Amino acid sequence: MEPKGDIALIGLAVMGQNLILNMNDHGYTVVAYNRTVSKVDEFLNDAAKGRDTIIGAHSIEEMVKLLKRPRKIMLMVKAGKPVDDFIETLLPYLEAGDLIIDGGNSHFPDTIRRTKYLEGKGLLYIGTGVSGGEDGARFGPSIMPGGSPAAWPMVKEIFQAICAKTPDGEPCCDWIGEDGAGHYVKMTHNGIEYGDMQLICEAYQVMKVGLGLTNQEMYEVFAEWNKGELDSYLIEITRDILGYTDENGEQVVDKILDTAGQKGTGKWTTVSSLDLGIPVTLIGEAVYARCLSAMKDERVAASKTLKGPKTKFRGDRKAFVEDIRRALLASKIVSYAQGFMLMREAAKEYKWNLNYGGIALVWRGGCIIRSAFLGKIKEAFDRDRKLSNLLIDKYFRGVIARCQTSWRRAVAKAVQMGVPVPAFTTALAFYDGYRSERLPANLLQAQRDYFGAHTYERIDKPRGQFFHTNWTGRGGTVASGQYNA
Ligand code: NBP
Repeated sequence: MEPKGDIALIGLAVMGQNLILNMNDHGYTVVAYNRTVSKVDEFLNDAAKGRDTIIGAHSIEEMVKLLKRPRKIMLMVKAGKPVDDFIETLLPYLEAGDLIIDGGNSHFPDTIRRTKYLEGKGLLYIGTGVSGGEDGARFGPSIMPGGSPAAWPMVKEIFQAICAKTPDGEPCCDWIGEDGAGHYVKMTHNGIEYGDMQLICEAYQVMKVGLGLTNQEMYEVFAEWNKGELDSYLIEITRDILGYTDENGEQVVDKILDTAGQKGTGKWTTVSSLDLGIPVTLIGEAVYARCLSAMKDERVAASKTLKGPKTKFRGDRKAFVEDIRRALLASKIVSYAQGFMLMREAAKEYKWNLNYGGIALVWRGGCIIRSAFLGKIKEAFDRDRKLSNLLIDKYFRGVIARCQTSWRRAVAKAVQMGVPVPAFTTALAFYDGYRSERLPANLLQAQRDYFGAHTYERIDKPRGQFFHTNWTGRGGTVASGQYNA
């Protein structure tokens, strides 16, 4: 058996099949394998028909024998146990220097653990985010690899050949960092995707319920928005969804049940933000908005008894649509600022050396959040590699200054009309909190000290000195220890 395969791919579902075809289009010989082995021949006789440089393997042993050394094996299987199971199955057939790549949506702590485990056995490991869905996998995904640094030169050429390219022709794939960094950045990407989608849905809801616009009118609004600062894949598909009618001429979007699904990456992002103490409020609201949407029966029951305001929109509809656009844009800036704050803290915690401009570039094309906006983020990090927060950058500061009055008006009117806009609202609250020199946490610290002797620092004393007040005259002088629970 001649070892002619450049790489093997395990997992012949939608992502795996399309990645194989993409690699093969770029001149690589790919060995294909799947747990349910019959799917190998189905693939060879269907999507891969006529391609003699896609080779089917019917066992792991055969697959490994077909590979050039050092071997590169990519898993595109369901995240979780299937990845660990495949790693264990592969191990007896591999030797030092071989590389296993996990391209699924694995949780980053698993990738940290697997990288250590396999490096301990002399193997190399990459956990990589692959974004762009079916079409991306086939014609150019955004790829976010992390893991063993020595593995990057082994896959750089393949990954940068098959990935999406920016409008300037740069590859939307670069080395992200050690162990779980690639999957962390992919997780954050997905969290930001949740946020972007929720913001668009809120704009839709305010236009639909608040202004009474038809789908056709909203189609035109999104088409217009897609020509400017909001130019992005998600605005583009929203336009197309609003314009889509079925064979009976009916609008499909109106027939879809309003309960959102989720697969966990938004939740992981929110949990990580809580673990790291970073207020990634917009993604959190986006996750909770999906949870609330899923409580359909309760909402239907509540809608019959809980009353809201009767306020109707009065005023200039066209001007208000522009207010909504600006609210969306300003909220989106806050969401990305929060996402980059999170990655910065994660890099500190897990000792990753992340390149934030590089991450914006990797997301610029191929992935679900691809947009012109990410080009602006890249420029911001080019201006200042150490930029502490996107909100501080002069371009984004300027956009917020320009959008702010509209943003506040859109939120205020939505609230008066009783249309829920949790992501718009939390973004604005974050912005106002972030720019506040003084927050009411002085009172909060007093409350903590009052009931639990938790102590406080004073504005007239150096940081790090803690004080306790006997607020009631009944407590003693013993203070609680300083630690974070
Ligand atoms: P799926 O997530 O549906 O996974 C299907 C593959 O996993 C099949 O090869 C299946 O083998 C294998 N598999 C399963 Br299911 N359980 C297994 C087990 N216990 N042991 C071994 N293999 C098992 O496919 P996908 O949608 O192509 O996604 C692949 C990965 O890429 C996932 O991690 C996904 O989260 C990620 N991803 C998906 C998308 C997307 O748009 N779909 C985008 C980006 C990333 P079988 O044929 O024998 O059942």
